Amino acid sequence: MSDPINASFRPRIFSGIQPSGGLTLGNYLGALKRFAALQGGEAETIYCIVDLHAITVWQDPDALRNRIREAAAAFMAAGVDPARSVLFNQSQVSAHAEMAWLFNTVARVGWMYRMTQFKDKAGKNTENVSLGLLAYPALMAADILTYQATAVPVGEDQKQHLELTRDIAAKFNHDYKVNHFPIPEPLIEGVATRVMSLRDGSRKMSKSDPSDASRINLTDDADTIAQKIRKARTDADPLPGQMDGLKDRPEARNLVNIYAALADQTPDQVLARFEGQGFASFKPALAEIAVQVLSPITRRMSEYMADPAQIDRILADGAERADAIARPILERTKDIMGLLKTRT
Ligand code: AQP
Repeated sequence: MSDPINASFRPRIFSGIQPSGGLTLGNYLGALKRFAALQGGEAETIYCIVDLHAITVWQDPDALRNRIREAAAAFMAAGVDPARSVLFNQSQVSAHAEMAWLFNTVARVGWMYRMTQFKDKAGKNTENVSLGLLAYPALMAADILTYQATAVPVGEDQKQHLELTRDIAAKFNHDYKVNHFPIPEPLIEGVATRVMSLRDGSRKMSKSDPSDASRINLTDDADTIAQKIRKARTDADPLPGQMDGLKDRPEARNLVNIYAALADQTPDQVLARFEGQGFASFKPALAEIAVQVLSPITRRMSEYMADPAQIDRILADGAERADAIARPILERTKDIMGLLKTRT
């Protein structure tokens, strides 16, 4: 049933990825692959490299510059087409930071302290992490709502932040008695919404994990991919015929899910093929399909990276198009709050 608030908004998809490290297979299957697939539908697609999020933890400036371009190359290599989507870099559209400040006055401090990502990243160090790390979800709400986006494709780990975005939109609409922001829907779909570490089936595959062996990077060559899969933690049991049989085997479940996502099959289809076999035969098959899918992406990424000036031009064009959508929504938000409009 369509929500009466959302019925008045134009369908618009927004999502982003932090250039806080090289992008991983988790980012590809949980985000990039789906970003590309959502193009050309009813909704306009807006995709962003969220560099302002990345700097909530320390980033070496030269490395960051390179990673922003590399992330842009990864988006395009994975099929995000700057002619069909708006592709840009967050810090080049100042409306994000301005809207984030407005939302800092709407969101409550308690909401921020409850975020699991904040608790995980801050650990016992809550007094010494950056204020930006705590306020991160208000900036994420700004990213989404500055475009009045109605749907947000993300991996499972971002569900809680998206709920907070919905809370901010609802509180703003309620406090100012307006119907200004849609309540965005999370799009968390498929078998790869939470790809796990290759070294520990209870942890998410993450670009900032200190162990490089825990993840497959989109820049890894075929030998490295095969080696990481060969060394991935598993168990000695053969594979069952159905996913129910993997309930207590997180590492095995993860590898089967990865295979399924890469092959565009269901996990049960994968198990139907490998039932009774051990990892000595499953791992080489997984490595083969991983290389088959990822190698063309890695190759295209390096082609894009050979011309950084062209990447910069694409991002500048995307920023201009993003700004044209965001600016009037920001101005209207300021007006609703009683702030005077920016002189033009
Ligand atoms: N392991 C994963 N499985 C499925 N989806 C994933 N995503 C991230 N890791 C996985 C999805 O990718 C999108 C971009 O994520 P992000 O870069 O904004 O940050 P993150 O979720 O915090 O990812 P990382 O890799 O763990 O980054 P760091 O290490 O910097 O914190 C999101 O849609 C996310 O769900």
